[in-house]
Amino acid sequence: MPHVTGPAVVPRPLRLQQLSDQPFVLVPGIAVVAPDPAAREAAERLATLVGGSVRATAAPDAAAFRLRLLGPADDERYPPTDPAGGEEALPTLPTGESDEELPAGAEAYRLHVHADGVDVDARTPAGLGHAVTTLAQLLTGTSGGAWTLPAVLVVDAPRFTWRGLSIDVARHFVRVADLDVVIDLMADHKLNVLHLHLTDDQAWRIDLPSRPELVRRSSGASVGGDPGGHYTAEDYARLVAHAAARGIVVVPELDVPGHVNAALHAYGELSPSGRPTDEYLGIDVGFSRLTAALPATDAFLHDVFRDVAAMTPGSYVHIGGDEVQGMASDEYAALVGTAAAAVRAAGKQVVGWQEIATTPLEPGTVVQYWDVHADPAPFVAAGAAGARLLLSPGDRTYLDMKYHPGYPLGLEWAGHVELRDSYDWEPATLLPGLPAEAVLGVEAAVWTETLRTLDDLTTMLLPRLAAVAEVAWSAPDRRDWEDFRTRVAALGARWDAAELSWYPSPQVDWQR
Ligand code: TNX
Repeated sequence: MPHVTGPAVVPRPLRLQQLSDQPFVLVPGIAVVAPDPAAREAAERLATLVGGSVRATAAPDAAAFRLRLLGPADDERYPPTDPAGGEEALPTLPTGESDEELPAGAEAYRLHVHADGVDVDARTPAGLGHAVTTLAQLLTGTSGGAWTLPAVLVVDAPRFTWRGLSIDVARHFVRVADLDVVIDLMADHKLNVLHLHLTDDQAWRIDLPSRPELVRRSSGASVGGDPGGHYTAEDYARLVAHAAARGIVVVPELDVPGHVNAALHAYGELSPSGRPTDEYLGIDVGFSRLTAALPATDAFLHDVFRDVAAMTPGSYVHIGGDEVQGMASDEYAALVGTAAAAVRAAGKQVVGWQEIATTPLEPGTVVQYWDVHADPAPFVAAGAAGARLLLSPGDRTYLDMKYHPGYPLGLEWAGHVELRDSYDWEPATLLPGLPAEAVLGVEAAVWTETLRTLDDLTTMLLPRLAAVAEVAWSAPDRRDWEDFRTRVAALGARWDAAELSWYPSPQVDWQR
């Protein structure tokens, strides 16, 4: 594919056409016209960006941003409940002045910059939000202080409906204010699923009404004795709301039946000895487990999954399922089955790490692929039998892997992951034999054994998050490494302006 240059939009849109050499110059206080109240969030974000003001109606003859929401006003599927929501009920859109149809899908948008202003059309608030993100990347400041936009037509929609980022808040606690930064960063890359790994051996980070001892006894610290913390119901509701305002769905994970030492430390009845286990602040994995034969185990699983489902407006709950060593396969299958049943009883869909593919699964269950060293046969078989695969290959999308040997942060069990490694792979052919329609999407993951601060976290995310986001959003024939490395170069200056720490990969000639 030819190396293409043009305005630096990441992820690369389906179509971006330069219409003239004359940029559109924004006047101070420009109107952002949003007649539909559901467009308000996107309108406010845009107004903040350009120093404009939100209006419900346009003044005649004045240049303005015009945000049109063409979806049904009462569309409750999106956002925030379902990143994979069906699209059958969405209306066909009228063709705009630009004679370009809006592509299919709840998140599609069309954006037309011309002499009289900027027209933005989408079916949902999420689609409008993506258009605002694209506008933010197209805006250029001049020495006189005026902002300009190139005269372009952008027609865009994502390839995959699930474009996620998983964050381990158990090994090191991530404060709400820091997660707020990460949520905005996700929106900047048009990601739409925030997966929170809320529990592990070291800590339990979410307060659940039926089990108060979990956070009371097991959230006070992080790996190595670093400070801990937990989310109250109010904290969690705030996070969910902030994410929803950015078109992002929160998927909570309570990791069972392994990675449960924090639960066993809080409730002795979950251990065969009947006594609480010791607190664990190391970074080994695989040593802790629930026991199917204990009477307390079933009640625990039903309680915690019912509680977390009730707090979560999104349609998915993640049950973990990874790395349980030394458990008989029938006991593992029974415990996974109980957790999955509890999630379904609460009206949610089940997500689990790849290991659950060895157990009987209900059709539609989401299997998250991660360990590239494992035999892929069970995942391919699960996909063929009706499971949906979420792709998080460790050697591509594990953003806690070191960039190179000797890099001070991160682990290296899946290898070293430079920017190009995160970019240069194809979801449809990653698992040979998997039906293409079984691929639900792509998710980056960042585990926090070695990451203690927001700076540590963003240094591992950036620039690789931009690469994974483009894999998840952009059509395969729109993806090209040389083109990407040219466009991503412009983002460095934006990260600097936002005072974010990031890794200046030597694979890119950064503009700073
Ligand atoms: C594997 S990915 C794990 C985590 C670790 C991570 C470190 C997965 C399902 N399990 O427990 O934190 O590697 O990269």
